[in-house]
Amino acid sequence: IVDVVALGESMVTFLPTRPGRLADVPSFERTIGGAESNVACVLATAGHSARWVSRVGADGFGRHLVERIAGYGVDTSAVRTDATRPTGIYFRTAADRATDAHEVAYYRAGSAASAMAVDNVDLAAVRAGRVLHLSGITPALSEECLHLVRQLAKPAAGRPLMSFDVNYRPGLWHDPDGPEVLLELARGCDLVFVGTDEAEAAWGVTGGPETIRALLPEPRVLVVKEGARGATVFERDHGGERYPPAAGSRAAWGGTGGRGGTPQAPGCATHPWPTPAPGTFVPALAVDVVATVGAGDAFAAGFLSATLRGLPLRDRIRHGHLTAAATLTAPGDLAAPPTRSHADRLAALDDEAWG
Ligand code: KDG
Repeated sequence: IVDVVALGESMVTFLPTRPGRLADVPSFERTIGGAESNVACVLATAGHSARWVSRVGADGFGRHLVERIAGYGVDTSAVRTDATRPTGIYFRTAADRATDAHEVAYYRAGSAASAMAVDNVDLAAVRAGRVLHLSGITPALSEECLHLVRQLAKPAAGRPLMSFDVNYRPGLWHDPDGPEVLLELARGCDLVFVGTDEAEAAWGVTGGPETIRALLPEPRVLVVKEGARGATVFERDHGGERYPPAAGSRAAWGGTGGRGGTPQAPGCATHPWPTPAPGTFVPALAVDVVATVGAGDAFAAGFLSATLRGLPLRDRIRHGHLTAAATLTAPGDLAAPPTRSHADRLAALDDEAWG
């Protein structure tokens, strides 16, 4: 059994060789990107068994992606090649230091991965891990992808621990209901990662981590990231039982509209969830940021790694921050995380060092 399976589209990524606008820069360097494969690569580097499931085109870029990702020690045996569709690519400029503005140009509409569907993905391979990691990028890619993610995120006995990074990409959603879809998917998962910025952009929530927890009380673990400030994690202890306990009626949640209201327990119209347990806040490390892209994926990988190792909550968050810090201080999506023993030593430093 694999530790973690991550399903999603990866793309060959082109980064300008010098600062500037896409309209001006003369040349680009090739690297790879893809939120879910980033998580798999970092986990594999950290010593876990990780599998990436996707589709690529029968082209050089598809081969390049598979080779690079396999090079991190990720199992790519369930990646399928589509002879009729190309591998997606994208271009991204470096963020402006003052404004954080940057340009992203995707060439992924109609890509091989956007055709992922329940009947062309090896579902047994997808469900064969202790953890299945998905993100809100995949359901934005196509109707088939949305259906696939909905199927995977359905409550079912014996399913892997479902990890979901909201990863709201407004530019990818053609469906105006995208934010609602993300909320519905997140509510069906066990471990959810979301940034306060994307919660505001998607759901209009501005009140901070507690407000986001009020909107999303179902996931057993909710990680709310506040960028350079740190992260707050809400964890519900259910005496070792899976959470949510059973396949509740999703319709019972419809009334909240995703923008307030009192969430009701599935199938129970009169009893709201118990008052959420307070969150645990852990500050992030102060680092000299080179590029923020991939940092969220690295955080998820560090947190998942520590979760798989059964570490206490504060240490799980610290491992998330440490892994994110490695990526924040490197230009691309991926950076080698600290070794396990090094990360354990850093995570064990006292609060003052982490302050
Ligand atoms: O999290 C990093 C990703 O955003 C990047 O690798 C590209 O997967 C990507 C996407 O779809 O935006």
